[in-house]
Amino acid sequence: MQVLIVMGSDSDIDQMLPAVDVLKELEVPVRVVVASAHRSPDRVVTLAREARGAGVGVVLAGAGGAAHLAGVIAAHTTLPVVAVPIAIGTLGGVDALLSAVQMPGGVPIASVGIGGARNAGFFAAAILSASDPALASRLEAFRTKQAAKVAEADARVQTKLAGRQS
Ligand code: RP5
Repeated sequence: MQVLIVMGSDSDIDQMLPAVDVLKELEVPVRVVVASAHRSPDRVVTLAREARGAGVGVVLAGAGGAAHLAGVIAAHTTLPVVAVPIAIGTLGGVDALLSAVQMPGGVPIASVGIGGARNAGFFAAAILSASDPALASRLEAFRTKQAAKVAEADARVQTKLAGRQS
């Protein structure tokens, strides 16, 4: 199954790229499009309505400011939608985060933290892994590698601290 990544503007691309990279690393097919809930609402509705039929399993929606993209997509599909609040402007992404986490009952979306595209990629993969054992194994392998890096970091710190701990 594919992950559809929608962003409200091409200015969001740098903050959304980590999601693309994570999903590529996990061998999850991705389609990335720009569509704005405010500036191109018809395009957003069409994308959302056609997503399931197009083989999409999860939608990631990155937007900043008055970020209605994820919510509007969720209004037009029953697929899981994950918001990525983009850090822009005076409020630095708090506005987008609050827009995402205050959805009306019956139309839920999930949200990662501000600028959390990397985790959105992992979360999308985790959702798809529920019905894809090969993807579950790749996620497991990533976690094992990640834990090994923490052990290496600890070893470096222990070396640096040698003789300074009681
Ligand atoms: C949002 O408005 C977009 O997702 C973007 O984060 C923000 C600013 O868009 P631009 O003015 O840079 O196109 O809808």
